[in-house]
Amino acid sequence: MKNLEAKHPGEKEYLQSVQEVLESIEEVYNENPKYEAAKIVERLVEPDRIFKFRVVWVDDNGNTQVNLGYRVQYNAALGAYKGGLRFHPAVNESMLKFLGFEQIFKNSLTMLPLGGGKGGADFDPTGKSDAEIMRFCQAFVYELWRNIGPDQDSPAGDVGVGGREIGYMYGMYKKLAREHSTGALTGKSFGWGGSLIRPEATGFGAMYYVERMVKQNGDTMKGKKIALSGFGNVAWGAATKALEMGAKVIAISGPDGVCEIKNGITKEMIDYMLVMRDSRRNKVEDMATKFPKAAKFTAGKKAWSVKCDIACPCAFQNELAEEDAKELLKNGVQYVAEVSNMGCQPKAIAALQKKVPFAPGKAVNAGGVATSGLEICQNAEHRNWTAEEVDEKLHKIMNDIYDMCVKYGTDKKGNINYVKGANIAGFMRVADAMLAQGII
Ligand code: 2IT
Repeated sequence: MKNLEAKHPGEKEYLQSVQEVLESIEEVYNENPKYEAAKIVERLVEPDRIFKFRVVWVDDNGNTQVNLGYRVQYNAALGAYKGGLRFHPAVNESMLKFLGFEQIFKNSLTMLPLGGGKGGADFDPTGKSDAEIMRFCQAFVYELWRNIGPDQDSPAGDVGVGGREIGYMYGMYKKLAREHSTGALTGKSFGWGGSLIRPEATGFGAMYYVERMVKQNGDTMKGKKIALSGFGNVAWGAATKALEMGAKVIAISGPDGVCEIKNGITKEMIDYMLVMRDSRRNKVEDMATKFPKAAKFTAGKKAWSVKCDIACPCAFQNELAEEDAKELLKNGVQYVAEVSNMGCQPKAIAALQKKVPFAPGKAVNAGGVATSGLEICQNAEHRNWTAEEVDEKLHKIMNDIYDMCVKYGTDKKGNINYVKGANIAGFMRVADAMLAQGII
């Protein structure tokens, strides 16, 4: 860690994610001298390569706009690079390196042949018109297209990149690559290469995982009060499945504050989350404006201020701080599962782990990329699987991930550390593949 801090000063998120993994794998690493001899850790922490490029486009007023785009191709020991694209003004190299690093282990946990990568741009989609989004996406792909492809690197969505953006990027990719039905990008819409259940997959998978955590403690999801942060694709999928499982989503949030939903979110409100996202206003208050009787908006508050049984960060890294963890515990939270990548700060995790089961994003949210993997399979087969087929495979993958976390995370006293379990299981598959493939 000291070497890494000296080499990459100020890359806060990146160093944070590496630290967590190294702490978890310390024992298994030291027990296997082959890892050390092949310098597996030193090789894993540095990406294979990073593309960094200027993205120039023209806004609706005719002004030239300049952004920075990136693709971090992190590790390909298990397969072609795979991971999302994030469009957000705070995107920088540290953020994408942390996301790419996490992606290696997450993709490993899915047991699919997927390497790890991540990319994005410091472009802010808030308030942009459709035409502006299209021009930006086209300019981004114009620069990146030679370095992606179904057997090379397959991007997908992340914060700020949904079905619409993937459509514009895929259209431009096909035009340039003269390649017409592939998994060069995933998260495509159904009808032109997309997989059924991919939009729901991250949230569905997360709830399948949470259901197992609850079951582990002899309990059920029925009537459980769930606080979710965000109202994007991930929160939407999680709310949909939670409702189906008989749980009650009693809070969603946004950058502007929190909406408390005392009686639990309804199907109609979940549908409205899509309208809110499409508006690109990025305001959760819109839910309370539309459903004034059901939802109460409080400005400046987080979802963690609402009393709940299960807390699921679904928005951004480090969104749950130590004081939030303390407030949740004081209000009787029973389970915390990160659905966003690295949603909790290290001190929050430490506080939570002392009292309640806590699961990390790289295990809980792996259903998204797993279903992207299934999309690539369908593209290669030139076939579409039914929603039931995809959901069944997703459910099995999440169950297997849960079992691996328990297998590698249970100590001699029978206590489960899900963070440790996920990191060890994810690491071992990658490390063994790297060993087998030689010093490259
Ligand atoms: O963080 C993630 O796993 C994603 N944004 C989805 C990546 C993917 O390739 O589907």
